[in-house]
Amino acid sequence: MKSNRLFALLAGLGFVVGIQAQNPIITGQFTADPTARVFEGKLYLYPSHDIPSPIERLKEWFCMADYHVFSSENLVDWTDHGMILSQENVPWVDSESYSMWAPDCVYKDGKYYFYFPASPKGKKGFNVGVAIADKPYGPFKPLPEPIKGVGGIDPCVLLDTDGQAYLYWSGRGLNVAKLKDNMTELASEPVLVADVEDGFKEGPFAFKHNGKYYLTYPWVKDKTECLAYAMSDNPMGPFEYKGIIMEQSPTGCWTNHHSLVEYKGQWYLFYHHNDYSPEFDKNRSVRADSLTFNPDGTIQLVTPTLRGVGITDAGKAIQLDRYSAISQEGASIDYINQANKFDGWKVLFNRKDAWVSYNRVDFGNQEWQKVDARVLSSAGGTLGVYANEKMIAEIEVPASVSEWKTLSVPVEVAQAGIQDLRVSLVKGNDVQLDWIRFE
Ligand code: FUB
Repeated sequence: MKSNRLFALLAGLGFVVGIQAQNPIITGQFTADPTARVFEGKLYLYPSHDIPSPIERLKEWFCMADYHVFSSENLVDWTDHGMILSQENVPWVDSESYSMWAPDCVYKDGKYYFYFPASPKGKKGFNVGVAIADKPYGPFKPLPEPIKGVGGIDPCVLLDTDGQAYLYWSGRGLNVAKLKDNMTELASEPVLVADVEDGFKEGPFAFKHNGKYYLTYPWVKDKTECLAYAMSDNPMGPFEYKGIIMEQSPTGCWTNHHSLVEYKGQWYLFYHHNDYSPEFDKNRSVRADSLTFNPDGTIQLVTPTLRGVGITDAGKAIQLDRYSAISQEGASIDYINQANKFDGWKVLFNRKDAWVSYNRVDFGNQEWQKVDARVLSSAGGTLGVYANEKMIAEIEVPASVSEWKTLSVPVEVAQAGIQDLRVSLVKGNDVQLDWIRFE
C-alpha cells in the first residue's frame, strides 16, 4: 500500500486523489470526528484532520491545522478533494493553535455552510466559525468572525423539515439554539440538553427520522467514550435517553465521534478509531459500519468491523486483512511495516486450515482468468481461494526470506455476481498474505 504516501502528498498539495479502502476508510492520512452528509447524490465526509504535532505543546494532545473533504458514491472508492480550510486562512483563528476540531457541513438555499470549532486569536477556549461555499467540496470562504454566543466545540446543525435550523455543540454540557435564516447567527438563547445520564458527553450529532428527533453523542459511561442516543418530539428537547449505539472500544482509543446517515436506502454509522496509531490515540482514522433502526424507532447496537461497508470489485486489490470473519486459531493480522503503519496490514497464517473470509466481492459478468496474490513465506506453503465455499484457485507460495512476491495463478472455476471469498492455508505453517486481485 505504498501509494498511500503519494496520495497523502498529492492531497496535501491540493490535488484530488482517489482512495480505495475498507475500515479505516481513509488511508494515507489521519482523519477523525467524521460528519457524513449526502449532497448531490454522493456521500460527503467532513472529518477533522489529526496530524503528529509539529510543536512541543501538543505532542501528547490533539493537533489539527486544516480540513479535507472526501466523497464517495459506493463507500469503497473515496475521493480526497484536498484541503478546504486551514488555520492560516480564517481571520479570527489563532494560526498557531492547531485546534481545528470536529466540523459539520449543511446545505441550505443553494449554499453549503461548513461549521468548525477553533481557538480564537488572543483568547482561551473555543469558538465556532462558519465558512460558505457553492459546492460541497468548496472553495469555502470563512466569515471574518465566529458565531456570537457560542463558546465550545463539536458543532452540529439539524435543518428541520420546516426550514428552521438548530445548532448543537458541546461546551459545559450539550447545548442547542435556533439559528437565524442566514445560518450564521443564533436566533435564540442556548439551552442545555441531554442531561439525562451522568458522565462526560461531547460530539453531539442530531437528526430527524420518521418525525422523531435524535440526539446522539459520545459519552463516558465507564472508562472511555461509547456512543449513546436520546430521542425527543422537539429538537430543543427534553430528550429521553434510549441506549447505546456503540460500546466503548476495548482497544485503546479514548474518544469516539460519529454521525449517522442514510444513503441509497441503508443507514450507516461513521465513527473513528486509532487503527493507524495504536500507541497514540490522538491520531485517529474514520470507519463506517451499517446501522439498523428497530420498527419502534430505537437503534440497534453496532459492532465495529474491519470489513466495513460496500461491495469490493474483484479486479481491485482485496485486502483480506479487513476480514468479515477469521478462524479462531492460526490466522491473525499485523502491520506490513511497523515503521510506517499507513502501508496497511497483512494476514499471517501459521497453522493448516486457518482461514479468513471477506464478504461481498463483485465478480460482475467478466471472464476472470487469474488470481494475483501478494505473498511472503519463509518455508513455503499453499493457499486455497474459495468463492461461496467452492475452491477456485490454489496458490503455491515459494520459500523466501523477506521478499514479498506477487504471484499469478489460473482461476479454475469461473465466477460471476457477488460472492463471499475465503482464503485458507492448505499446506505449510507460515504464509503471509497482503492482498488478492482477479484478472
Ligand atoms: O477531535 C478533537 C475532539 O476529540 C473532538 O472535538 C471530540 O469530539 C473528540 O473526538
